[in-house]
Amino acid sequence: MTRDFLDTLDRRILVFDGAMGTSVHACHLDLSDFRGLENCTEILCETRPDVVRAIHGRFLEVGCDIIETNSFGSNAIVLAEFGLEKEVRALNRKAAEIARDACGQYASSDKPRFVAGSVGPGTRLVSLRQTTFDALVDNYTEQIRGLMDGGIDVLLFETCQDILQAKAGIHAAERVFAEYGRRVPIMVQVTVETTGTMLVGSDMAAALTALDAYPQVQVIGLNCATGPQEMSEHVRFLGRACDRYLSIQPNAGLPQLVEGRPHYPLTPDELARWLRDFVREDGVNIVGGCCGTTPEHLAAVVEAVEGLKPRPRAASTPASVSSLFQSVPIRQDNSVLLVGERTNANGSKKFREMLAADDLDGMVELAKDQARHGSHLIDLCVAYVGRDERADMERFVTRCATEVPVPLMIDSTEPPVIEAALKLAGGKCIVNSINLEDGEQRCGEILDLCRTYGAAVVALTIDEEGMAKTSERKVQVARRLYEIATKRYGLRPGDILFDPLTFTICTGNVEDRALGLETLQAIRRIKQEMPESHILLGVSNISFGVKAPVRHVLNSVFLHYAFEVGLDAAIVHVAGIEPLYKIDEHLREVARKLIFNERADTQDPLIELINAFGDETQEKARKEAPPASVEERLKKRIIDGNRSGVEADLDTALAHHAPLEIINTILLPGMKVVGDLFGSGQMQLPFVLQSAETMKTTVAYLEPHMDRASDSDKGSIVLATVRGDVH
Ligand code: THG
Repeated sequence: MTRDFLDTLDRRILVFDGAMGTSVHACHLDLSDFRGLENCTEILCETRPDVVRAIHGRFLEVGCDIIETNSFGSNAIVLAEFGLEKEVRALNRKAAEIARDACGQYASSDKPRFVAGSVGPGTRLVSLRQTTFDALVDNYTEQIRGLMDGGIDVLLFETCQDILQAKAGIHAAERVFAEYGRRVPIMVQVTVETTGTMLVGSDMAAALTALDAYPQVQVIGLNCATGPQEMSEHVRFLGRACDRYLSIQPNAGLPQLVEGRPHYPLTPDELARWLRDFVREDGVNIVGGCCGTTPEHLAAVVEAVEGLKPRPRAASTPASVSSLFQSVPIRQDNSVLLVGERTNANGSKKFREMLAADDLDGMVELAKDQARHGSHLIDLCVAYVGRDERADMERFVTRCATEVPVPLMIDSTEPPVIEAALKLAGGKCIVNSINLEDGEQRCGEILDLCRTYGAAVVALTIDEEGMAKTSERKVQVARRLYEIATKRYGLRPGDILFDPLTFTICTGNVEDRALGLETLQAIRRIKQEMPESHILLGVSNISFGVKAPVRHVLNSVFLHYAFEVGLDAAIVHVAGIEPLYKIDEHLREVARKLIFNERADTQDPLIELINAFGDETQEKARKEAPPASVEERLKKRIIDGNRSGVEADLDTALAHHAPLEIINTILLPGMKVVGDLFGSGQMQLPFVLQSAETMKTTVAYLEPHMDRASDSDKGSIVLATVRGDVH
């Protein structure tokens, strides 16, 4: 059956069924049919299998090829709200059996019918830390076991609101497939809200980049939240950028409230027209309906796509990495991918001191600061003797994953530390790094993690004999790493970033003089031999041992020449890198001679470069100065979500303003800006939450300074919300 599903997809367009939820509503069931458990649609598999079976039948009757099991919320987290957490496996098995049975009645040799095991997101967002990755994996594992027991043809993760949640689902699926010794194709459908992003803020490209790292996900698509019109831009994007089968299941338009009930405005013909266009123009392979779509809708869809052939798509995804929010191509146009180096306990005194003082706010601020200064990625290294690296990494990544807009590079050599980080980061990270110093096993362990959690990897040219210093050895080790990573661990060439190592050329030792040149030659050769892979360097290493102003010049010039021979990515202090045109021409030439080891005129370029910077040469203040007035500073803190050290600013402000005035005229206008940015889609939810946290911190600080007016004469305010909503 499994192969059948993919084979059929190659030949024709498949149609999914419509809404289960709204169909159940239409049956006007009694609360006793739900065993008294209001809104627990899943229990119907137990109490009213006839009703579920009949709904499947109606969709099969109008010609749908695939029906979804009635198991959207059948996982322990959701079912626990009804006291049904012990029945997860049984309910899912039952759901699959009912669907299987219904398909059996309608399937024929020229029109097979398929069962898709429906797995919904549940009610907790792992990226917002409402649950953990491991808990979610366990949660889905039991559900998938039940679905596999009942016999499904394909596993469908639908209405995904959080990419990390989808990753946990894939993880659980792999676990069950291994247990059962058989697998079914995996589909992942994400939900893009009217804001244009997923609920946790991922745009379509970010979602695709993270999912693209999983070759076992054969079908990628969209469902729910909106109608086809609002989806069309994302469908077009997927049609161009996604090389998997595409599946699109919109609602019957944006729901409107009519007489207190949701009403879905799209007619069957309108839905059918949109979906046919998606098939014809964007190369979509599977269409169907979500909320509000009835058998009449699906009848029209079946008719509209009848006879259409799958359109071959020339789509390709450039090798990319992503944060929870955005996707970043590894190969930048006319630039190197800049990786911020300062969040490294070995590379920054400031960061090391903050780590030692458990100043997490400060550490996160440093990461955000690098992103603001143009880092495309942030390198995170918290290895510090005497501390628990794993616990530190968990704390730091927990915050960075939602507060830093750019993707993360996980800089550690310890597999447990790397794994802990990858369970927290919603996007596609780069793991820094593997090498062959301790042989192939340790390296393999990390490559395994990269495959499992969908990450790219930095591969250092170090083997059992040590660090490769000549270009010849660097290329040799790179070749070996390439073979291991691609052939044995299934990584794609584009997800490997070779690091041919940068050593300082500033020691004065004769034997070190050619080290920069060897690295440049290695870049050229590795690029030539393995053009699909990428090259990265920790550029600042080139200038270890000399003063900061000298380092800035040498680092900048070295970066320039490395880029010229094919460097794709560089770990750097972005604020310390100058474009070449800004560097004095003479200094540039001296730095060039130092790098290319040209010493014909007996002058040592190293000495010359050092002497060019007398003691009086001061470094220019490059930092963006914070606003001078404390009022503007506080407002900016609210907008940036920066609460590190906010107390000092509040103390200053309290000297001039009453606490309530600070809140009303300084802080709230900041929140208003945040609200406007959010409303217009320019700011994502987790950043809004950061601003809210900062607001909370400031108000908590101001509260003791406020006069407690008697409030007994004020009325009560009642706030209400609905169960299961996500705030
Ligand atoms: N390749 C890969 N990863 C790497 C490196 C590499 N990670 C670590 C390092 N090398 C790259 N990161 C840094 C970080 C800081 C500095 C150099 C490289 C640095 N710091 C100053 C110093 O030590 O003097 C700043 C000190 C401070 O601010 O306190 O130079 O090559 N894959």
